[in-house]
Amino acid sequence: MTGDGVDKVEDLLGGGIYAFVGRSGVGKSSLLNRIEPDLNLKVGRVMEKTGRGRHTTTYSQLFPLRGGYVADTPGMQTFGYPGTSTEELADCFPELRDYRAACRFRPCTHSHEPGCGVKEALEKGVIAPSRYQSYLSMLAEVQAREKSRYD
Ligand SMILES: Nc1nc2c(ncn2[C@@H]2O[C@H](COP(=O)(O)OP(=O)(O)OP(=O)(O)O)[C@@H](O)[C@H]2O)c(=O)[nH]1
Ligand SMILES: [Mg+2]
Ligand SMILES: [Zn+2]
Repeated sequence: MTGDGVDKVEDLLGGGIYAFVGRSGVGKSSLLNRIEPDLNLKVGRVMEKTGRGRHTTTYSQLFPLRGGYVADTPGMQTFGYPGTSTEELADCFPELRDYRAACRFRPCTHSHEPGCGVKEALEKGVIAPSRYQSYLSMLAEVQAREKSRYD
């Protein structure tokens, strides 16, 4: 709104194809309007009660800009893993695949089980701790969902 830092974003745009992605109401469309007023994108208000956006942008659209293209996209309320089982979740992490065969238990959630091939690989430094942390936080999400299904 103040224009502060907009030039830094503009510097990143040139010749390529870019997408503005983020939660509804963070100001993706506003920022694009600021960079290129002719785009005249629809901007929504944030709900006072929740501080969330109202899903003003409803579809992704690609616009020519500075010799390249930029897409304004609809914000998402939350970002979650849509799968159903913890086994499927591990399938989504290609770097875990090679080490799962070494797990002592089947199935293994690679979180607390002894003799886990994935944790062994983590300790050896062959799996990035940040990726393992991502796996664990998604695992907690899936387990909470499975639990609520049975309650
Ligand atoms: N205070 C402040 N408000 C802003 C800023 N940028 C955008 N807004 C306001 O935030 C609200 C939402 O802006 P949008 O540009 O519609 O947000 P969006 O990310 O495109 O939202 P969706 O299209 O729903 O995904 C509007 O009321 C804007 O005026 C900013 O830098 N500062
Ligand atoms: Mg928008
Ligand atoms: Zn394991």
